[in-house]
Amino acid sequence: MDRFNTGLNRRRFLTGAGLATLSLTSSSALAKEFADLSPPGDTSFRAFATAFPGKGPMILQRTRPPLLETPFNVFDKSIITPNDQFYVRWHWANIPTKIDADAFRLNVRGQVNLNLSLSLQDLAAMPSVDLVAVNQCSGNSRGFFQPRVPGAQWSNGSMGNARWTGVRLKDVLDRAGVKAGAVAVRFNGLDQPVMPDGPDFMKSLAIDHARDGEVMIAYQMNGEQLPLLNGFPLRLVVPGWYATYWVKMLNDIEVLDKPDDNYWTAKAYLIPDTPMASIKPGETGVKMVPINRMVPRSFFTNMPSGDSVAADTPVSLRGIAFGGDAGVKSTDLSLDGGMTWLPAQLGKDEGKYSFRRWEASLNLPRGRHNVLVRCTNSNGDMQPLAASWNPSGFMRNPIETVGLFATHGDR
Ligand SMILES: Nc1nc2c(c(=O)[nH]1)N[C@H]1C(S)=C(S)[C@@H](COP(=O)(O)O)O[C@H]1N2
Ligand SMILES: [Mo]
Repeated sequence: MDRFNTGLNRRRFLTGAGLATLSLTSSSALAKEFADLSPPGDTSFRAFATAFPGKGPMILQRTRPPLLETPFNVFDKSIITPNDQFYVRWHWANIPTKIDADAFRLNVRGQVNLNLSLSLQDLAAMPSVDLVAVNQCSGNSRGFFQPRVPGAQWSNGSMGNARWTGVRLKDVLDRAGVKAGAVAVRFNGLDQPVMPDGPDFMKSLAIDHARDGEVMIAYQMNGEQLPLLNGFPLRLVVPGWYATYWVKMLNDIEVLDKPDDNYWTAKAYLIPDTPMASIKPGETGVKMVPINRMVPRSFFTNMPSGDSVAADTPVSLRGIAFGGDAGVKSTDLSLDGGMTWLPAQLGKDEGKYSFRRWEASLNLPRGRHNVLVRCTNSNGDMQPLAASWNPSGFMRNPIETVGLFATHGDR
């Protein structure tokens, strides 16, 4: 137990917990109050798939194109998500099933002095960089939206954290020589639409973002080549930004002299230009802008809601947090619905874009307790108590709660 002891002020926690015990009645009433909002097809009933190349057990959202969700217990084992259980999301089913690594070329063209056609060996010969970063789908947790919204009904597992190794996009652009007047850089991969008139999946970044020295072209994930379904042989890594920008099977980079008007950048993946990207269901006439930076989140990983724990004995709680586009400043717990907060102990810092482990030891008196966890990032942004809402189901990040029953084993 000691290793989870965080130096949390136990008396203050007990005081908070005391307040939370007032409504203890019968266990059936409690069960009702703890009823969780689950995505359609509660995760415990969702089908698992093991037959995808390079993938172990994954929650099957869709077969073609593959949408595979990471089972949430994976996040309790390590802050690094293993490649074989890293989630998978593609827009079009026309994905190469094998790639000749020797013949593969990454082309760089457009507003550049010199067109490039780089082999994997060319990239391996350039200075390499290494970064741990969270890759999270814009629609992670969409299945929890109320009112419901269309799109993949992800639970919380369309995210993952990996160590990415590759080259700086800036170095590749410098090698080509970006011409004056460049405003954006567009990225395209080997996947193709299934209908001839379907828009090819492409994403763009503003030129300054593309040249910030952090955006990278990764050829390794957790020290191994990328799994095919996560973008072998190359993918863009855009630290702190939603995964829609992390173009997989990247083989074409085009420097543009005007803003990108392609469907996936200009029309899809737009969010309301409002605080927390939130609007009222049905609200219209809202200015929309491309989705961009991630927001902070935190989760419990070792304690599902509704669990029973021993009363008056230290109970270890742990989970993961990430700051979005900034590091985790603190992760705090509340036992009084968010009136007062106490810090959890943070685990090893793997860099500001990584998951961070949090741990706490709580001594709960007999009764029911709602435990809240909240991440604050180093920009001072924190998770809200109430979930925001938008029609695409993007950017969900409310404070998470688990309901625990503390008993003396006599229930
Ligand atoms: N080439 C290509 N890259 C892509 C996509 C795609 O459809 N095609 N989808 C994007 C989206 S929306 C997400 S959420 C991430 C998913 O990355 P993963 O499958 O490695 O987890 O890939 C991004 N990169
Ligand atoms: Mo996504």
